[in-house]
Amino acid sequence: MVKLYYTPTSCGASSFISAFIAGINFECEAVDLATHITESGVNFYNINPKGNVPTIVLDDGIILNENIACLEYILDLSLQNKEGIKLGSDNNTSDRYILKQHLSFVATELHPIIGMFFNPSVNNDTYIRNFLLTIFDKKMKYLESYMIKDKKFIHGNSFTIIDAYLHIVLGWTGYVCIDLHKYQTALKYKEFIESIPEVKKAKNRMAFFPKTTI
Ligand SMILES: N[C@@H](CCC(=O)N[C@@H](CS)C(=O)NCC(=O)O)C(=O)O
Repeated sequence: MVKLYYTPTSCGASSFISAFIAGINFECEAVDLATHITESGVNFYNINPKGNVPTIVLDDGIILNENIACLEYILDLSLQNKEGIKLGSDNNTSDRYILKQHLSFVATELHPIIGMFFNPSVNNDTYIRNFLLTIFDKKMKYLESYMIKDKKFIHGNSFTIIDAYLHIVLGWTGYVCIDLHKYQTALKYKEFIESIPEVKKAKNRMAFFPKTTI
């Protein structure tokens, strides 16, 4: 069975949420990201030498890592699943490349900049913090003006892997004392995604039945 390594508040949660919503079953195991030890006591570096989540181990032993790869893998499974919810556009369509563009923005522009504030020596240094906040502000202005605008979802008219990922990343602002009220469009988007019943159910599952996605 395909296995997902993740944690419930990290970016790895977006793979869990996506799989849950698409009705795809993965075996799951949480990783302590401070010690890099999995819940069953294995050194996570022996599974993924980068030591980061999400990490998906396929049935043939191939290791998938990086949010973009893991989430697109789940998207493709959702497209093959005729009964379930589709989490994005079909392959080889211009729409799919637009989806990839937005997904890449979250993974390579927004995630790393917010992620840096988790480092106490960055967040406690006023000069560095203010410098990073100006970069963060630029990314947020792009996100609000061009990606969210007045839409409910980032891509198309329904929930996609981008929403699964982006609302988690935006949620980190609360942990690093960045006030999202300055970004009302992004705040409302995040609150809307969090309010979707399937998203709530996925989070509930992570809390109470964290070892499989369905
Ligand atoms: N480049 C990776 C970054 C993933 C990442 O930053 N994961 C974090 C959690 S949100 C992590 O596992 N951190 C622990 C570590 O890197 O040791 C991706 O896009 O997937």
